[in-house]
Amino acid sequence: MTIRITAFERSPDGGRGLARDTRVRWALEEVGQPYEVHPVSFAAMKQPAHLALHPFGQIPTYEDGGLVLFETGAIVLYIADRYSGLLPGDANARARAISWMFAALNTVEPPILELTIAKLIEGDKPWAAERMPLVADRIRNRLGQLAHRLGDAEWLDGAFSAGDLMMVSVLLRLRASRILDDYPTLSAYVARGEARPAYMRAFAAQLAAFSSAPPPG
Ligand SMILES: N[C@@H](CCC(=O)N[C@@H](CS)C(=O)NCC(=O)O)C(=O)O
Repeated sequence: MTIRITAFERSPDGGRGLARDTRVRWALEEVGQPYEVHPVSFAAMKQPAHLALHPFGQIPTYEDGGLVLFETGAIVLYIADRYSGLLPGDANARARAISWMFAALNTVEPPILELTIAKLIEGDKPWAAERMPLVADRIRNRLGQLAHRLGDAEWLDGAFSAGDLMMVSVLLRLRASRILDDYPTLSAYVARGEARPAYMRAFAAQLAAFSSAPPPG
């Protein structure tokens, strides 16, 4: 059976890489596994059929034979563990790459998500303008620490790994804010991720799905 993932039927960014199925597509492209995409509407995501795959009614999900997974961290880790190309063979290096996956999701992504919430959901609240600098400071703090650790290296820990895939995916969400521009080594790191042929294939496939779809309305 071909691997099947779910993705937005109508993506808020029009398929420009911000929806989280991008990371799963990217991981599958890196390890050379074909997959099919099942688009789901916002309404269908909250219906029993989809909730049976994803308890929180979100995308992406991952199905392979009898296995159903949700949460991009778990999905990418499963792919990286099952197929070669995303985790080093050495046990310690493998554990460090997994640490970077968790760091991306648990330490770097939360303040970035806060910024999205502050702008898109709480932007009209009377306290929004006061809160925004605090949110941006928390992101800057993490970016400074990350840039310090990356230094002039190409990737976070030796060769490109699932840790880099997840970190680049998370940092990409900052693009519209332009905060990354103040961290040239991190901007270059993200650009290196985006230049990987597997990322480009994943991005193009996601975008193509929306170019052929009628515009949201
Ligand atoms: N922690 C989850 C987050 C999943 C998530 O937030 N998915 C978004 C799309 S990128 C979604 O489905 N949003 C619609 C909703 O929550 O109703 C993961 O990494 O898989």
